[in-house]
Amino acid sequence: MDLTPWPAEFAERYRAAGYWRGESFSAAIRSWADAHGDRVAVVDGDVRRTYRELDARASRFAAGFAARGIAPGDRVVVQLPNTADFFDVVFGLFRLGAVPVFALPAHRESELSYFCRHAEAVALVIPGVHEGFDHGGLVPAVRAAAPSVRHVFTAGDDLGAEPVDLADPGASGLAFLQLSGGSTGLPKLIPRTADDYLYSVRASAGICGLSPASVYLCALPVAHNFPLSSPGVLGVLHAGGTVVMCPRPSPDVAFPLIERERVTITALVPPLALVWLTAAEHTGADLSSLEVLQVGGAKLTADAARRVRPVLGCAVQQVFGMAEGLVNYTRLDDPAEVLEETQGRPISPDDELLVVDDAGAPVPPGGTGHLLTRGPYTIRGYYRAEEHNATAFTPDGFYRTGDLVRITPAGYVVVTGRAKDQINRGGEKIAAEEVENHLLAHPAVHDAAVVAVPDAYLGERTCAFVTLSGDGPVSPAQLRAFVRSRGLAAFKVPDKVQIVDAFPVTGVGKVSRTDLRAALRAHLARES
Ligand code: OOB
Repeated sequence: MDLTPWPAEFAERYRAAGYWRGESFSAAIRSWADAHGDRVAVVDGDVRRTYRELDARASRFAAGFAARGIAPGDRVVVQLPNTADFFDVVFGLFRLGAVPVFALPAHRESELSYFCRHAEAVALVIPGVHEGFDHGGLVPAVRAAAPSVRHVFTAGDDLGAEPVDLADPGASGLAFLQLSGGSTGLPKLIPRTADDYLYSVRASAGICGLSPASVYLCALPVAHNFPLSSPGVLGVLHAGGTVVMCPRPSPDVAFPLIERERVTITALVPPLALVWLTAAEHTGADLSSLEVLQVGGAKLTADAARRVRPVLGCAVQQVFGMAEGLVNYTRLDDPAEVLEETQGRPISPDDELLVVDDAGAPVPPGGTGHLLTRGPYTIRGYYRAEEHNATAFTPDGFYRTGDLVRITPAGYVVVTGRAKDQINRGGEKIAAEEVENHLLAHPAVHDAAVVAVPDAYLGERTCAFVTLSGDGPVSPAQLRAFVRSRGLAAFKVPDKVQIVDAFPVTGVGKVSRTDLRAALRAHLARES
């Protein structure tokens, strides 16, 4: 199923509460232009685009896509870095009612082929050469794997055409597909609607105090849910502020932009926040315009949170969110211990959070357990994943986040761990099974299990345990090179490969993959 709808009683409640307004993305973009016309909406190097220009370009790109045979409802995989092109393409698709599928610049042939195939995409938009990598080189393999792809466009192509009349795409259907970090073989696609997503955007902008004076530095990859909508670039456009596209999040690129554009708010993952904290102690750049540093995607230590104000001179805001929906924020006026030691509380009074034990029974208040959630902007099912949905969601529609949490008496979430087979490598999510499958494709590999290892900088990195089939000698370095050669995002290549005679699992019978990974993590903990 493309979109698992919310049951009618929930949809009615969310509409009655004013969360779902029936506004399409196309209409929202037009209303931003009506409200903020000649203000600067997006800055990308020397390019400065006003709200009116963004809106006009969306119409031109929509017409250009339509002229090339792209129709409302068609899926288009979009892999674009942090440039103004992103808005032309994505807003153009929104205006047309076509459905962007948000890939990340780090993705390679393996992921792009899968997205195109699974979504039966008719087109792919790539960046050309980006960070020294020629994305055009991936195209023949992706096309071979996904015959539905009829067009490949490159960033900067002039796709515009004279605007044409287009029907409003509506707000309750599939608007775009986000990527899930995934814990099984391949990332899942997350179907979002304009109704649910724009609610989270508006509410987030309010929580973060955005206004026309806000200047947001987009330093994380723009297509990720955090910089896109929490409140991210869309929240800033809703509020009439200015988005500054940052091509790379390193201090040497970001700090001069903060100084030049008088940036007030930005969002980072914890390892980057640590890099910024170190660099800020020595920088000559003037960072005094910064008011808020949001940190999320992985857990920020209380120590790092405490350093933000003294070193960067701005407030810290913790953000615990997921592309499936639920986003939690510490509030700007929260006391220090809440800002430092919790991951915030939900956006909406209608976000329902349950903390349950392994058997699914609620734990006593304040107890630690599995976080389940449903609400006005949390999906009820992944895209075309019926079988997986049966376990990823409870029968009454709660999404099983895979996160272990406790909730404070004031309703703030503290993330204590994770039950899903995923590695959170500094905010970049890696499904253990996906990497294992690549290792298993090597003839010398008998079995493989990928687990997280604690890392002072990244929080976690990956270690692959491998047993050999006897089919020729192979070294850890060769196995890493083999995985890399399979054309997947570099962050998924195991940081370490350890060849073992046997997995340290005792007892009889067949053990589940999850138990095997747990045994390996325990083995690692004993060794260290
Ligand atoms: C964000 O979204 P995703 O979809 O890349 O990853 C979601 C997962 C969560 O289930 C959790 O395991 C982890 O990332 N996570 C955190 C965290 N924020 C996300 N774990 C601990 N502390 C945090 N602050 O990562 C995302 C989406 C929207 C806003 C912010 C982050």
